[in-house]
Amino acid sequence: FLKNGTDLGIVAVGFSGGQCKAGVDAAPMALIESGLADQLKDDLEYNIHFDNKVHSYTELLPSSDPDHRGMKKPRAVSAVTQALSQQVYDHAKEGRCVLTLGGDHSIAIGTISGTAKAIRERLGRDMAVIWVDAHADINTPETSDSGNIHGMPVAFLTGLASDKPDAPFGWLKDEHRVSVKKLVYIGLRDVDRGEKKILREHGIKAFSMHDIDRHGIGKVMDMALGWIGSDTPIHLSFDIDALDPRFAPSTGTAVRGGLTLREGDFIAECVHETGSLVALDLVEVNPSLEEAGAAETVRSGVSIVRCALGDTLL
Ligand code: 4U7
Ligand code: MN
Ligand code: MN
Ligand code: MN
Repeated sequence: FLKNGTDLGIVAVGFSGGQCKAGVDAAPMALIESGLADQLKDDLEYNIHFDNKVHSYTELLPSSDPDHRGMKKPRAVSAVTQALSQQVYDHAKEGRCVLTLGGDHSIAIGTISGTAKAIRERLGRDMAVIWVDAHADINTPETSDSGNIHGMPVAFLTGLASDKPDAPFGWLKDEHRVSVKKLVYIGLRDVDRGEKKILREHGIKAFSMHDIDRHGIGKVMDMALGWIGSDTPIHLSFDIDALDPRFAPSTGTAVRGGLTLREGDFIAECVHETGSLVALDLVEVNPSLEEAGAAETVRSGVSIVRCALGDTLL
């Protein structure tokens, strides 16, 4: 579906409302200022479709946003992800690969729903999702202790959680959803009790840091891509906190014992090699946390994106 010299849509999402720490909305600007878009155009020869703007959707944010089913800022997250879903859909329906720069991980409700719908319409196919993260982000509003929606996107996207039609996330329909059978996790090491139960009960494929230590990242990628099957469109959602804090200290929910940068790049390279990548999210970079490591975190993010979009060593 994708090769160098083809079309790439870029969406910059300056949104932090899926969690409580300010600053994650500044990541798209930091990534672009470090030259990411220019590198994709000049080094990797993409034909870039980018409005050169970081969207903050301020006109969509409600003045009052009380908790709903324990979720914090449900109407803000709903409005932003619904608008983002349309933006990503508009790129993907033109056959472009779509790169979204977050923002916190709640924005994946928008990106994945938009890609899933476009791929269904364009190719008549269900896509797969590879979710690279320290966390499973599959809490339902009812299992979540924090109420932060960046810990829930996978539940909404798979239909394990849903809202009534007139409630905030009622806009999500079957056409936006992905099957739990087409979801694969890599890098997990901080999964809540309720989430473990969900993963078990639905037989969701997950490769934890333990699996990576046991088999090595090469074997894990063979198994992950084998589960998805060849020739299946892939949406890669990469949370920078999958990387060990040595390589990505500036993130809101850092967890020790993570991927090396080289392992993260390898995951991205393997997904590129399938030729089936249709969309990529890079989320949870927060330059205002651990400020001494912010430049390093941004550099790691740029590296992951370059690898996923076809940068090769030789
Ligand atoms: B991220 C958490 F409780 N599970 O639900 C929660 F540990 O997008 C963390 O992966 C969620 O960074 C982390 O709040 C969300 C917590
Ligand atoms: Mn995470
Ligand atoms: Mn996440
Ligand atoms: Mn996080």
